[in-house]
Amino acid sequence: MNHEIPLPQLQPKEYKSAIKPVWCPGCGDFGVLGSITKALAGLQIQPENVAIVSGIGCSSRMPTYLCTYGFHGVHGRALALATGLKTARPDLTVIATGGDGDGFSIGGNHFLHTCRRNPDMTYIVMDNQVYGMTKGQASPTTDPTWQHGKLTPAGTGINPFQPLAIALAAGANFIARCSSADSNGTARILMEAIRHPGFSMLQVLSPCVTFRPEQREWKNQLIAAPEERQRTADPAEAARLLLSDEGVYTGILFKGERPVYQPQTGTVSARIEAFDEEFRL
Ligand SMILES: Cc1ncc(C[n+]2csc(CCOP(=O)(O)OP(=O)(O)O)c2C)c(N)n1
Ligand code: SF4
Repeated sequence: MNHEIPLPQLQPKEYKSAIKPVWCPGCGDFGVLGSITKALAGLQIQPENVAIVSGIGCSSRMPTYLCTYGFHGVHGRALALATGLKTARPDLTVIATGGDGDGFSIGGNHFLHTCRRNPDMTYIVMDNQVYGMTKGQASPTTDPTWQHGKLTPAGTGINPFQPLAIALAAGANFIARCSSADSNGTARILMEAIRHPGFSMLQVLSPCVTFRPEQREWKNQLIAAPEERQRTADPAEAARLLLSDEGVYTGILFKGERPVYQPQTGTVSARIEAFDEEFRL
């Protein structure tokens, strides 16, 4: 006979910390916070088995607002930290979060090589096509004609970075585009991303209402990809969806089958004195 007492079901709000977000009212990142708590509750993962790792930026404040383990790290280095953590603790659910500046500008190199390496973790980029925290500079995903103040008075004139097409080419194993305005839809996709082995990449279009107020219109401009074309394991079909000029598709745009990166770390033991000796100048 089984005498185990069932644990009470965790509710989304139980994944939130006591710290209130300092985001501007209406910032898309609120919706993403809601999606993360709903997805974790949907999967009933205990908070102590989750680690949220971020860089620097408004969106990178995410670990602070959750009561899971968290690491609010260094600008552009979330994926390096998260990969190290997942390698050392494969039992944890590791989620990296951040912005388009953090992930594709200063962190661009780590982004490419994390896709290529394919560790079993999820990366949520809150893409608002701007550096929000530092007051509105152009980012790698900014439209070339967007004009802002003294820094880019005539726009950047540079073609925007295509994060998902690049993730596909570099080897990410799960690729999706979502909208922060659809908190439940994003939560459902996030649950699938967490469950899928390998590196899962979610680009969540998340408006910066302060520096890009026109992004409030995104919710009327995005198109759900046809259900029968979603979840393809064929990279060529996924590339057609990602590079389509029919509109900006949301949904799960690729679900691959590459083997997961999990090196055998073995047991390493070292004494601090030995390091001290090695690095003494
Ligand atoms: C090494 C380093 N360079 C630059 C900065 C300044 N900085 C802080 S956040 C940020 C960009 C934030 O933009 P993004 O990652 O898109 O996040 P958002 O604030 O839009 O959510 C920059 C350049 C920094 N903190 N550290
Ligand atoms: S500046 Fe933009 S990205 Fe940052 S909290 Fe405000 S609305 Fe959000």
